[in-house]
Amino acid sequence: MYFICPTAGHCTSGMKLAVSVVSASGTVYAVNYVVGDSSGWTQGVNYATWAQGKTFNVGDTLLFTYGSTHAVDEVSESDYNNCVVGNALSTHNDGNTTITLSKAGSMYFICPTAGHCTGGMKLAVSVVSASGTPSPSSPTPPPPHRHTPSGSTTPPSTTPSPTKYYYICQLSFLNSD
Ligand SMILES: [Cu+2]
Repeated sequence: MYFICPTAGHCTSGMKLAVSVVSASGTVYAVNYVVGDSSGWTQGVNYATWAQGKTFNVGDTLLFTYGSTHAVDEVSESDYNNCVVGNALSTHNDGNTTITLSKAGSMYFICPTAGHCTGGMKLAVSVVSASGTPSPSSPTPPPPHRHTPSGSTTPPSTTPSPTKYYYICQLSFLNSD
């Protein structure tokens, strides 16, 4: 976009502005993905194929629609790979579940009904931040917290700081008179 001052001589003396506008990100609006599209969350759908080619951004949502024989468990990667039920990070069985992709990284969902996950009722999505920066394929675990036991009689060990020696160099000037 270009702006000038119309007063005679002002523009030619530099009173002019050009700005180039770019969109803040590739995706402006959050997308609500219906998992499995019209099939919903059920058996006999290949969810790897469904997720293929889709870009899941932070802020997008997944909508799982399913009957009472199914449920949605968010699980870890290894539980997703091995169809392990019982360690779910979250469980949903209301038949109409919206999951907000709140952070970049991979998210894994399985149906906990016996035999359904191994039959293919599982979904992995890779969520990228809205700026388009690819996220690491596996979330980085937070650094371990180091706690000093509060009831311990052992005083907390302090790292001995190296003794600092300061040398003061005094320059003496001889008076010539
Ligand atoms: Cu199921």
